Order: sequence, then C-alpha cells, then structure tokens
Amino acid sequence: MSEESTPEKLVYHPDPSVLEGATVQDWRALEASATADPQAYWAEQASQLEWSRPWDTVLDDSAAPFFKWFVGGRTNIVTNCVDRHLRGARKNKLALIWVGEDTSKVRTFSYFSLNREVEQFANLLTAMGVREGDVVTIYLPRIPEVVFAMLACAKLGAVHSLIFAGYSSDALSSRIQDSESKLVITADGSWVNGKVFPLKDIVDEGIHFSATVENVIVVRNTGQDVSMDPERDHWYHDLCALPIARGHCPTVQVDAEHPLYLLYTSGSTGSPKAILHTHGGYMVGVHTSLQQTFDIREDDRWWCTADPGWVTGHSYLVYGPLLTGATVFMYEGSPTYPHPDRWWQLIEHYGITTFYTAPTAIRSLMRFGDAWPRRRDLSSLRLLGSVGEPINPEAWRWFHEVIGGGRCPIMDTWWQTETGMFQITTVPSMPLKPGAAGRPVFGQDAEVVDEEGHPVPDGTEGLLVLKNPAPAMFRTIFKDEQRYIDTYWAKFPGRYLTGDAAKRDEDGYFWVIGRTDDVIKVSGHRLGNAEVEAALGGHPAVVEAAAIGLPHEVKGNAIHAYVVLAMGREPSQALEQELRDHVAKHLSPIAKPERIEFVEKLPKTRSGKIMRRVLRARALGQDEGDLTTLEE
Ligand code: 6R9
Repeated sequence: MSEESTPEKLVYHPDPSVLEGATVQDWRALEASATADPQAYWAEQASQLEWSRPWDTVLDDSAAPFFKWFVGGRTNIVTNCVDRHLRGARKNKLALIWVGEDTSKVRTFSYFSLNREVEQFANLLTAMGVREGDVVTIYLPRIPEVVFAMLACAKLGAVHSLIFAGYSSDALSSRIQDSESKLVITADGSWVNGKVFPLKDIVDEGIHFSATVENVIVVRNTGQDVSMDPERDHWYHDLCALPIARGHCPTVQVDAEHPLYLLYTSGSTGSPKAILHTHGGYMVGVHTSLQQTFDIREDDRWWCTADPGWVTGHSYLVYGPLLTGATVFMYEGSPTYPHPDRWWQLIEHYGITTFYTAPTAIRSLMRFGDAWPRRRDLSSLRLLGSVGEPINPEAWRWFHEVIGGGRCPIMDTWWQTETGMFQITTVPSMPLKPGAAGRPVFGQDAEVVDEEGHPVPDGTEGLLVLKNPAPAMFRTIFKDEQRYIDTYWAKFPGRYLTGDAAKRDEDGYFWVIGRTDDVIKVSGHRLGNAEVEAALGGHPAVVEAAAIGLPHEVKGNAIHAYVVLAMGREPSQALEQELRDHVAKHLSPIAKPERIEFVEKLPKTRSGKIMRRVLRARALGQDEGDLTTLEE
C-alpha cells in the first residue's frame, strides 16, 4: 500500500493487487450510477438473491418516513442465508467454525449441518407454539446455538429479540415486558475470563413477575447446577432428543416487509426503544454492503468479533456472512484472556482472512505492545475493519502496520442499529484516510448541516444527516411510531437525523466526531445517560443522579456520574464503590461508572431538566456555554 502525506492527514492508496477480482473495481462509476438512480441500483442488488415472488415496487415512499421496500416480493432471509447454499457447491463448505474460551473446545458446521441444526431448533419452536409474528427473546452468549436460534425464528417468520448476555435482570425484564414474548432462550451460563456469568439465574430473576413468558429453553454451556422449573424450563438437549425435533422444516415464505427482529437500543430519553427490521430490505442491504466493503471471496474466513447481542453481531456476524456464503468464525471469549495474544493466536491457527473489530479493542491490545502479535503469523489476513466509534489515527496505524502487516486496507464502517447496514465507509479500491469513515455507500447520500438544516462548508463540524432511505434501515420503533418520527425525521423533514456530529472534507470523506445527543458509546457499546441515571436512582442512598460520558484512552468514552445523596447519607469511597456495583448489577457491568462524584445539587434548567452539557464542560475545564436557561 502506498502512502501519501498531506499537511493535516495521510492518504493510503490501495495496492493494485487489492483490485484483482474485487467486487467493486471502478467505485467512481458505481457511485455515479447508483446516485443517478438509487432504485435501479437496489433492484439490481436485490436480484442477486432469491425471491419466491418478485417485487412489484422497489421503494414505496408514499407514507414517508414509513418506507416500504420490494413491495409485493416474498422471500425469507433464511432462504438466502442457508437454503440456497444447499443446492450448490457450498453445501459441504464450512458455514461456522466456533471456538470456546477453552480453545480445546471447537465445533464446526457445514452449510448442510447448519441447516440440520436450524431445522431442529425450528421444529422445537413450532412444537412450543411459536407462530409467524411471535416475538422470541434470545439471551445467549457467543455459542453456535445463538445462530441456530436466530435463524430458526426467522425461518418460521417469528421475530427474534436478542438481549446482550451482559445485561442485568432488570434490563432483561423490561425488554421482555415491552415485547410481550412468551418464550425465552438462554443458557446455564457464559464464560467470562474464566468465570461463569450466571445467565439462567438472571433469567429467573428477570421473568419472576413476567405475565407473558410461558417457556424457557436452556442450552447447557458452562455446566454448573441451575434451578429448573419443571413446568416452564426445558433443557435444549432434552428437547433435541424428542421425535418432534427431527425432520424437515420448511422455510416460511414471508412478505418482504415481514418483521425479522427487534433490537433494543439506547436513545436520548427514557427507556430503550425496540428497533424493528424486516426480511426483504434488510437482507438486500446487509448482503450488498458486506459483499462490496469486505469483498467477500469464496475461500474467506470471516471473523467479526462483535457479540450477537448488538447490531454488528446481527448484521455482520450472523446474517451478512451467511448471505454471502462465507465461512464465519466465532470465538466465545474475550481478547485478553488468558493472555493478550488470544485473538492473534486464533487468526494464525484458523487462517482468518478478514477481521472486523472495534477501536476500543485495538487500543486495549495496543497497550500490551507489539511483541504479542509479532510472535504470530498473521499473513492470512487480507482486509481489516473497524466499527462502533471513531478510530483514532494512532490505533489505525497500529492496526494497519502491526496486525495488517502494512498490506491490509482498513474499512472503517459507520452505521447504527437503526440503519442495519453500513452507511458511510470505503470499499477496498478507494483511497483510505485514517480516522475518516469514508463516503456514503452506493445509493446513499449524506450531508453535514447546522441547527437550521443548512449544509455547512466542508471542514466545518455540524450534524450528520442521511438524505436517502436505504433498504436495510429500520421501519419504525416497535409500538411507538410517534417516537420514530420525532427522534429521526421531525427536525429536518425528508432527512434522517443520525444523532452524530461530523465534518466532510474536500474529497467528500466524512469524519465522524461522536454523538450529539444523550447517548454514550462506552467501549463501542451504546448506552443512554438516562438508563445509567435510572439505575443509580434505584439505590436508596440516591436522591438524584446525572451521568455523562468523558473521553477515555481505551474505552473512547467512560461514564462519570454525579450523585445527590439522601439526607443522612455521607459520601465515602465505600459508598462510591457500592453505587458503581449497583449499576453493574441493575443495568450491566459495561455501564459501571468510572467515577462517581457526590454533589450538593445538579445544574438544571428552570424547567428542571438536568444540564449534562454544563457538567461535561466543567469536568473538561471548558467554557460552560449559554447558561441563560440555568435555574438560579
Ligand atoms: C454499528 C453500531 C451507533 C453509533 C453511531 C456513532 C458510532 C459506529 C462508527 C461510529 C465513528 C464509525 N459509530 N460506527 N462512529 N466511526 N465507524 O455501532 O451501532 O450501537 O447503534 O451505535 O456508533 O456514534 O451513531 P450502534
């Protein structure tokens, strides 16, 4: 790869070898034609997949911002992730290689055996009464059964709702209640750095007062004793031994707009919202974006380190790579346990070719020095990827040089739970700029605007908006259409408000800066200030709390909280620790505040809204800005 230096930034030009046989050869031509007619472009992409009935209309925007894609078309994402591969040369190709935290545990599945597992799971779901449109909650760690369960739901036209297996029982319970699901799929536990995280116990607590849950399927993973309610709880392996588990299970053909999944994500205010994705458009968008950006080849071994509980896991650990017919690599554990070379060891051992991870992980591994990766042969790698937050140029260079051996282009993919697929990124043939996500994907257009919605000059920071609908974009917020309109479409009608600040440069590359709303990305995980505040507020010593994100060297952002104590409670280190643990227990360990400061009162507007912006400015020693609305 050649390097060209400009005064403020570096540009990397792809090595000509990257272009040999690449999916996108002439990106300028494709960009121009997709921009000229996005619908024709998307129709062309959709025709690469299987439909049992072709669509009549590519995009129906008559009820915008409620968009419909491939209207009249019928398909199922599983037809395209699994079934179609069974009819060709991929039947005996490896679909999934799974390695446990104990790396002596390895399970592999060809597309043929993946299908057998999915059919079995789907037969069991059918026997438990799961029908088209029903919501099934999945609370599983990174084990093969999470893939089987997701695909089994989709196969039947049921809607899965995954909950990150690091969320607490309170978070689980509110999501189950909101989605009214009758079935929960979980495991006895998950391995986290050599210790068991007790998933089943958390489920028991979380559904204790649930009015809807009738059945719980429990996958044996960690092997410790768990309590089983004989009426409600079923071991997965016992169910698999039943005759009903056997036999062919047809893939239900659904309308393109049929719901595929709900995924709860944090917003600016209140409780998490359920983002709704559908079969047809999502399948087309995810397939196209992965194929183009990571130029998936038949012999690739694709590793996306995300957890299935986040959108990256949905789109690019499970659905995307299976849609492209790739071999998915999945690792149960974390990158630094038991040693900080675990990932590099796995790349070497399994010959990973394409590796997609988050800046926070790169920064945390960088701290351990070059010796760990240098001991490993990483020459199988061909392409690298980054997601979840902006990647700082220092981490980019380390990833590029030390992990990618200076030869692997890095695709920095900007997107969101809402967009379902990449929206701003590069393809391997484009020049790269460390720290810039790149250009809007083909068929998309983006701009940076001021508070009034006027585009700002290149190089100026402003609000990032997307100008076109995209097939993989969410359709609505489940049970809250008004919130869907208000949050994303009301500020600048006709344009999608991303919630991020960005700059565009003179080459049309977008540099994403970070969230402008009350959402914090902590180690790439999306959390809401309000959720952390609610968790703190649940502790009897706390009258009021405010949570903000402050820059952190490894995590990108870390949570800092300000707490007003109840009468008679004294600040102490022990209490600070107790409150941090309280958040870990009642929301998630990933949400544990870095620091808690005890204060007499919080800065508020006259109408009583906490001014987090003021707290942030104070903590960073910056100008506090306009304080005219601050109460006396
Ligand atoms: C995929 C995912 C979305 C928010 C998004 C932005 C940040 C994601 C990024 C990035 C800079 C990138 N973000 N990718 N920022 N460069 N390549 O992370 O979805 O969890 O919904 O978060 O993540 O702030 O608005 P989600």
